[in-house]
Amino acid sequence: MRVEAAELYTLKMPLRFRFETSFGVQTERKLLLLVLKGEGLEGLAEGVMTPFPLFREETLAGAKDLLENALLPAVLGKTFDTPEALGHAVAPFRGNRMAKAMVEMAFWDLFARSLGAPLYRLLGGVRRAVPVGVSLGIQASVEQTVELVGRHLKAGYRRIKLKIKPGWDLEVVRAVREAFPDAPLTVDANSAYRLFDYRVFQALDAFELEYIEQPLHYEDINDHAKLQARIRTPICLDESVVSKETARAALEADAARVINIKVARVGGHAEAKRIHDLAWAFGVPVWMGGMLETGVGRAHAIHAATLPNYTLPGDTSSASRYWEKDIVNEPLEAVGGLMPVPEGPGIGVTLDRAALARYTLDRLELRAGATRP
Ligand code: OSB
Ligand code: MG
Repeated sequence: MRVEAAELYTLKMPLRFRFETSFGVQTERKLLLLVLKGEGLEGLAEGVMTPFPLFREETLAGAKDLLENALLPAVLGKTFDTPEALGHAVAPFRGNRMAKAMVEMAFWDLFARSLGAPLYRLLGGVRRAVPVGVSLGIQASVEQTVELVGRHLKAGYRRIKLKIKPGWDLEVVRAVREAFPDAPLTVDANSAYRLFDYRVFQALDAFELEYIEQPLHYEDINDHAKLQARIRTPICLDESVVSKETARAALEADAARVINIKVARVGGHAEAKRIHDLAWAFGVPVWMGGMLETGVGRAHAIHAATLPNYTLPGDTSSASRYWEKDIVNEPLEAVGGLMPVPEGPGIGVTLDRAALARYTLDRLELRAGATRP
């Protein structure tokens, strides 16, 4: 498959809810969307980097510059027999895995479409629908949180994740647990605590959470291991795991008894599968995370979550929760806590060009030959 041209869109889309986490508030998403072209086909991918580096270090402006001047020039005009071969072409550029993931994921989609196969089959997926939960942001009150949890349990979601931060933790979890004694519950701190806060997590042990996601600093595998030794509830790592290497460090140190994999955070499908396989070998279950994706990133994530060790419900909930109007034509809606895998070639979704135009801030076109070496 020859990569002939690329379109890089910058989009701004209003979210249907205010999403507050320990690192900030989101009311809209600004995102990069990549269309890779070859053999008359188009492959799609979405970036999860943010305007400011509040989750990990990558930024939208940095990724855009890299894509335009380094990553896309490294693949345009070249022929790759497999997505792994394309991965080698961008591998010399260090880090920046969210930016590299866009190129890799768009190529997987293009490649699968050229074979007329749904992506999950090429990845080795074993299910046609994936179990999903929801991630609920910090609310204005405990009462509102309890009400919101109730609504999402009623909608069939198979696990509720509550965002926590210092000062918004034990009280809200206690209230939700009292209202829903048997609900599968988790919390996500997005690195807001330090090891000296360990008593908060020992107290959380009483609420029978499925796991505690990313309690400590994103670079601190050591302290996560020390915290895990002091609590019963499994620790799940999200932003700490950016590669197979960081996953291995965490697994060997017993710093993660669960891993949240986000394909678009770790460099793409090939690396996500390596992490999935490694965790499996350690007996550690994984689940598919989310970053408030449009239908494009969501479809990629759903396909990847069909691999066998994705045994816990993921964050890829219904697209209609997030968007009044998505940028893909196909609805991605969970039924009874199960998200069907979009059938059809590639990721199984197609761009709604009118919706795309409505959200577009900026569009760049790159072709083979027309770019710098
Ligand atoms: O930590 O999992 C996270 C959203 C943006 C950035 C980080 C995270 C999240 C979520 C939302 O939890 C998951 C989703 O609904 O897509
Ligand atoms: Mg998280």
